Amino acid sequence: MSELTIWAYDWVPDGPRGFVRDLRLRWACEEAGLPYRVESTPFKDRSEEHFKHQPFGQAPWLTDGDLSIFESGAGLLHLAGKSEKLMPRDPVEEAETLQWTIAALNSVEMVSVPWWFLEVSGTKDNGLTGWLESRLDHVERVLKEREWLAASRFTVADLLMADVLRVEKVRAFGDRPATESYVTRITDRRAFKKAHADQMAHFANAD
Ligand SMILES: N[C@@H](CCC(=O)N[C@@H](CS)C(=O)NCC(=O)O)C(=O)O
Repeated sequence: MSELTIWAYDWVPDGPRGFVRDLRLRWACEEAGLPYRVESTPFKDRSEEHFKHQPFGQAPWLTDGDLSIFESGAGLLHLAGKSEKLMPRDPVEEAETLQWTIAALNSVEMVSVPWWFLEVSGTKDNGLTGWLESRLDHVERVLKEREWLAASRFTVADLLMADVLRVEKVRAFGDRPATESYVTRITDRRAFKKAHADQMAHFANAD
């Protein structure tokens, strides 16, 4: 088996700790029981080597032997290809999982991240609020009816959707009890707690 390595920043300021996206990859490896290493890349000085792996100069990226993959979503799908725990092999369940994985990125995070940026930059009238509200309300409607997004069990789609929704400001936005209990339930998983604690320790070691 080739070696999985998650490339994370060596250090980040306090604010993003616990939310930097290498956590998604750590969490997936923990869920799937896939052995992995974590390597650091400088946060302050993004080298040419960094850009070779992540053309936007961001983190994380994943290497699997000679293979190098950027975008946390692509990394998650790569890991899901190695483990049925993350991605069911039944074609219908696989399609359900895939569509909700992309929905987390392209229907929810696509709105929640720009909305969050406007919020934290102190914009008076956040023009994205209505858009985010409608996306969150639709997710709430779905989560009222089911425990998991796909395949009637935990999959990589839940990992990603919960990771997108667990951002404090997004959670504080309106009253959505099904979403709240979904995020609480999913982030209560051993694998999430381990990945979160490991990321916090990784950055704390660099202080
Ligand atoms: N779409 C990318 C986003 C990556 C991303 O936003 N990375 C953040 C950390 S979570 C980052 O590198 N921020 C510093 C920067 O953009 O310079 C992914 O999902 O991998």
